Amino acid sequence: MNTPLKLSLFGLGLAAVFAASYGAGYLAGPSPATAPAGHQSTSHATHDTAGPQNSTAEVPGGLQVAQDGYRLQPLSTQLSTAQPQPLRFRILGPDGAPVTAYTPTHDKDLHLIVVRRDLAGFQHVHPTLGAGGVWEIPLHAGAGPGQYRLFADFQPTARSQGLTLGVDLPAPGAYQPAPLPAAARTATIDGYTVTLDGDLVPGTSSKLTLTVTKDGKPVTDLQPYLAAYGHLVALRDGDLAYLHVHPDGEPGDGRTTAGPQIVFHAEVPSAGAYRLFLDFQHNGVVRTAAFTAAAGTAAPAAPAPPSPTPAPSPTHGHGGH
Ligand SMILES: [Cu+2]
Repeated sequence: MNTPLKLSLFGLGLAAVFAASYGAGYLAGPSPATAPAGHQSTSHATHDTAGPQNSTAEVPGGLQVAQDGYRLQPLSTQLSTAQPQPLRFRILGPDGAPVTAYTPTHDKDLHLIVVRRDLAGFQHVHPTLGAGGVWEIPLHAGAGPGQYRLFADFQPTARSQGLTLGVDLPAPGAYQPAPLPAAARTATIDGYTVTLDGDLVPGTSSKLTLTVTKDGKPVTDLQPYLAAYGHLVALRDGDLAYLHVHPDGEPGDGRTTAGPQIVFHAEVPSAGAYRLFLDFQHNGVVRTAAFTAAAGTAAPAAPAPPSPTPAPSPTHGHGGH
């Protein structure tokens, strides 16, 4: 499955929705902010588009709790930082009823990504679908207290494309935000070293090669995990826009090796910093290697540190003092 293509198709559908929304608002009054009530959930995105001419603008996944008639409805109000507690939610369809029929993508009807809003504590898990369209999984807020983002990545049978909806849930307690780790080409996890080659170029399918080694030796017996040798989730620093990228080639296709390299083609929507999470399986254990990567030439990987107030500049000042 070609994920950039999937994203593009997804974007086209969205663009049509936004174009319709914008057009309605445009006709209703001089301000694009006066979108009709039925389109309020998309009005923020509408503001970010350049106008009626920019009808092909794509909105990344995961930024909305409702889209194309579907809604992610949490049935839990918070996450636990102590013992895992059942997390429950539903996907409501355009008719308002819970969705119970899904088309599996990569072996699962629904992929749930959980991460604290500072991009710490990433989890990629697979809840169980129960009666009444209720999804459930025991979950623990692994990074400690704070606000968490949940992404449900799924495809209802009634749709020809997947959808990623997002919602926030708090893990109560004293939040100690972690700074975004600096951009790096290597990540280590449980004795494995994963090296990232390639650069993210905004708006273009960018080839990323991830190489897995253990104790200095290439790992050549990666195990298929959810029908692939690796799964890559990219989250944009700042708003947690979501991309789920699958590798080039599949286990058993006669050309894809079981490591040490896993090749992805990722298309990020803008310059900026992204946190990349690679799930891979070896010796029966799924592990996640995380990287910070900067997309675009001028994008810093981390926010600028606090600096003293600059001296008033005749060039940049607005003369307001
Ligand atoms: Cu998954």
